Amino acid sequence: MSNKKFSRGIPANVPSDVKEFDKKINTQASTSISNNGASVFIIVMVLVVIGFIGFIVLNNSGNTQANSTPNTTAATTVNGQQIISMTAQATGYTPNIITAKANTATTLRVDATNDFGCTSGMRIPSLGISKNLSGVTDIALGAQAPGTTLNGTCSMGMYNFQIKFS
Ligand SMILES: [Cu+2]
Repeated sequence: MSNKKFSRGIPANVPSDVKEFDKKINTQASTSISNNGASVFIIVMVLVVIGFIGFIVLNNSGNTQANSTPNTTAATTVNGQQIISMTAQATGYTPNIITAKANTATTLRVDATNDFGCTSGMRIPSLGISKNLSGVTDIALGAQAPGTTLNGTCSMGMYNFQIKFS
């Protein structure tokens, strides 16, 4: 008796067609709830996939930077002119740590012949240098004081190089 009374609030003496209608409504409601459940599941899966792809992309860019291992070279001097020869490729600058003589007119000679990456946009902020490289480009660095370190980057700041003068 009390069971029937509280079951969806429909008294036991309601005509059967009303009960049928109520049953139908309830069936539709539960169907639409399970559809919502499926939509939520799909949305969650899409977010998981996007997150996973994002993680791989970020992880890869981190690895790329870690893989451009320090490659140290000394600048060469020809007829009192100091030349730093560097190669720019999609994977970074080689060498990326350069020791050079202070108080000597210096040219940074960058070969970007095979560079199809963002390293073709080179910046040395402390000298106000911003170059779009193609082929071989000479960049005048002037004569730097002892203890000066010039920090260079690609246009996006992903790849770096340092020129240390002493
Ligand atoms: Cu970059």
